[in-house]
Amino acid sequence: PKEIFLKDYEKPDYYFETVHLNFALGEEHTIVHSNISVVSHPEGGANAPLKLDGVDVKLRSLKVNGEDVKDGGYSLSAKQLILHRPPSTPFKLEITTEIEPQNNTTLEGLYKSTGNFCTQCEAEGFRRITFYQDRPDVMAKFTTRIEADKSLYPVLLSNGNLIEQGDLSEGRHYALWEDPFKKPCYLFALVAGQLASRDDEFTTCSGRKVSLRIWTPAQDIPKTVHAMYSLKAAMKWDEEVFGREYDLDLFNIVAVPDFNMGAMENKSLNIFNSRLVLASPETASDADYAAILGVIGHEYFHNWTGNRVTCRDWFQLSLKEGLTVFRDQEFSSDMGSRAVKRIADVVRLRISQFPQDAGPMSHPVRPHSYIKMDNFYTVTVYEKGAEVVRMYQTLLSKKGFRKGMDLYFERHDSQAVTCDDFYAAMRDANTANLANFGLWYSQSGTPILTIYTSYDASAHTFQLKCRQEIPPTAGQPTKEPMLIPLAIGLLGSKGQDLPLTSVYDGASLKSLKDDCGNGVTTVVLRVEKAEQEFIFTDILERPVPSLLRGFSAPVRLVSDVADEDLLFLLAHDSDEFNRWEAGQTIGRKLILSLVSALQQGKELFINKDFVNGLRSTLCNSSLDKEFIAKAITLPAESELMDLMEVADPDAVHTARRFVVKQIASSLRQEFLDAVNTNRSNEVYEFNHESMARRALKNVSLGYLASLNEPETIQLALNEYNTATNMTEQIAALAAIAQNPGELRTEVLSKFYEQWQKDSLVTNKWLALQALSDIPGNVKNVEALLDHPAFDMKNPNKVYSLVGGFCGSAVNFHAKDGLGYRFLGDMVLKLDKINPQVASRMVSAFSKWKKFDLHRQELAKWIHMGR
Ligand code: BAL
Ligand code: ZN
Repeated sequence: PKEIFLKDYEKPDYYFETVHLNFALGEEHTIVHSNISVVSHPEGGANAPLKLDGVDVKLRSLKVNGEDVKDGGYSLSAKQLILHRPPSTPFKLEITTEIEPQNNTTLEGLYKSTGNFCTQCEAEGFRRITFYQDRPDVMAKFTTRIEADKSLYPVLLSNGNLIEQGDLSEGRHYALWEDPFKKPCYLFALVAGQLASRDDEFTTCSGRKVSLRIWTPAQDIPKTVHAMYSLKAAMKWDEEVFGREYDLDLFNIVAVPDFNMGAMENKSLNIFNSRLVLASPETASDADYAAILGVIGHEYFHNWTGNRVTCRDWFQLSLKEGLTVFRDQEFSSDMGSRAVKRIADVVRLRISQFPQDAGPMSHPVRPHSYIKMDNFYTVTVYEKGAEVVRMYQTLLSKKGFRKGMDLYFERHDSQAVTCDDFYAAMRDANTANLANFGLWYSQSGTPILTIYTSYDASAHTFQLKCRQEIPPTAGQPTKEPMLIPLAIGLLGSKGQDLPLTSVYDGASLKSLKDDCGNGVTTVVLRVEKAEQEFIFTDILERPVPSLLRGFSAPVRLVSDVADEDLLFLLAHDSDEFNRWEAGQTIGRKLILSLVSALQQGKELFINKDFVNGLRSTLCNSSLDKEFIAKAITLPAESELMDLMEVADPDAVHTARRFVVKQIASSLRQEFLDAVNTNRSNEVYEFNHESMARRALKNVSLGYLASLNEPETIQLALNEYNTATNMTEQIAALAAIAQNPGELRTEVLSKFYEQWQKDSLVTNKWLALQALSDIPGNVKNVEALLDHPAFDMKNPNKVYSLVGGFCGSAVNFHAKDGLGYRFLGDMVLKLDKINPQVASRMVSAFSKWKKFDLHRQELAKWIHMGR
């Protein structure tokens, strides 16, 4: 395979203006006819060969301006069709191909899922349908005619508006769709099958009525209420927050059970993995409800950030993904708790992106090269990309960010552009100094921001000495300092925010007073150099600094803030994120110190002040309960391993488990109270207050069950038996399943018996068992491969069982190598069925350098040696 480099980008020689597609869908094969009007690129080479991508498609005919192209006029290879001497432009290109969607297990291009036809074209799936210039900077207007057997495929959908439909001979029928907007082929979609719809309507800000339809098999329609609610909320939010109105009269969502990704933003015909559409209180947890809200929002928001303005090439993926993730994060924050959402997003970043950025797969938000684009749909491009977008907003303010967005749309509507264009719009709309901010796109690695603080009681000044350092990463041994927004506040002795009136930033003294002459409580400092000093003046008492408020930059913060000050922040910080972060910082330090105690064979002790801090948080009735649930949850094992020079999964697991049990026994009564006072009402409600109660109850129950005492286990069993919604049922099951034994086996079987007909619920059942830390769990997971609940061809099943297993530090990284061997075997099998799913699974190996030599050897042998 060839490595493709960003620096080698060249415009295509030809553009396509209009594309007429005709699909004759069949059981044996499907015939695709395309009729393309080809024009030259103004700067392209005249009569240059026209190169079309095509994989696993059979060429049936090729015509130029109505005439068959003779042998010798074209050449065909496994991946390309080259028209050697195209005529002068404009010309008509007609291609007929034959494909076999029913045998397509890659789930790219056109394929079948439970009997229905559907497509997935991003990034390079369209080339599995027909020969085409499969690159995002070729944007054309599409019309799509679909014909199929009417009884098998009564519903025929594609992008845009339905222009015409009717019956044909031999029980067939057709539908003609026209998309008035230019689009790259990765946004093409087609669905044909037996589907029912939930119909609704949205009136846009300018008074246009838009028909909304969510399509699923008929029996699942009752489970689409929340998805429809989410869609309407997203449409309204994008109008209110970004002034973006929907641009067609119809918006379709189709849910399919077999889907590689979560969902896809095809123009006006979003296709979703069913798990991100279908929800009922009995079958979906609060986390599922929240994910549906976020992803329905995400795909809808792509209509402007991705579809109307798209990427010039795939190196720019973060242009649309980072931006759209940022937008969906903001949407979810506005719909629920901002602090809780921020905490969840930062946890995700730390668990997945920081390790990626420190390992062999480290790459910049805008990669410099790729071999297979499918492998670059990463947490770095998505989540770190979203952090980069968030930093613009932090630096420019919400108002300034909106100005930048408006200019971006004004300049680039219906264009395929780059991250530099986005940067330029933000800079120009605000006449802002964003020097060395662009490096966030090109430099990989998580910056380490070290801050030393000191207070001068006589001068009433508070000083910060900042140092930024970006560690060497794969292919990038040295780095330049970047512009890092550092949001900071200072707390007085009563826990109040001190007014910040002026700051010296190394160059000049800047006033921070507002128009009324009052100081601010949070200021965003610009850390631009490798070493930089800031001095706050008029600070009348020794403050406790609250650094990097709201996680204002995706960095690893190292500071000299003492434990007692962290406990003070945990109790008082007005920035809720930092309040949580203070507890996490102490938790991380504590567990890592226990890890080294374990490694040295020493006895383990718990820090009582930490436990008391957690007790105060747990019992603080003025706090949001979902926030409390997050604040009393310890840092994850993977986050802790990421902080170690050489990760020791066994010691991390033992130390963390020790702390869990110590907290559980110290706060036993408080946890019992939390469980007993936060049970759900009979009727499930998806609102913040009820979700918060369930979250707190479930975390508390998890702690109690860790004690494995008859009373706490009986409590968990009662909660399981009386649960009226999945959130509480699965949490009680997880609580019980922590402890090996008969009860565990019994309740797991009972759960399966109850839900065996619901594939999405049995995924949870698979994942729960796969993730288990029970010693030697690889055997159970291997046995589950043969269970009727598992299906190797369904990505969700693989993600639950195989992906779930890789999330268990102790079992996946087991010293006997059985975990690595299991994954190695699975990847080999999966690669033959679905290479995208296989490559997602193989990424679990990418952290191998983090481990001891024994594990490194095992991983290398299994991963690379085969
Ligand atoms: N574009 C692929 C799916 C998503 O990120 O929306
Ligand atoms: Zn996206």
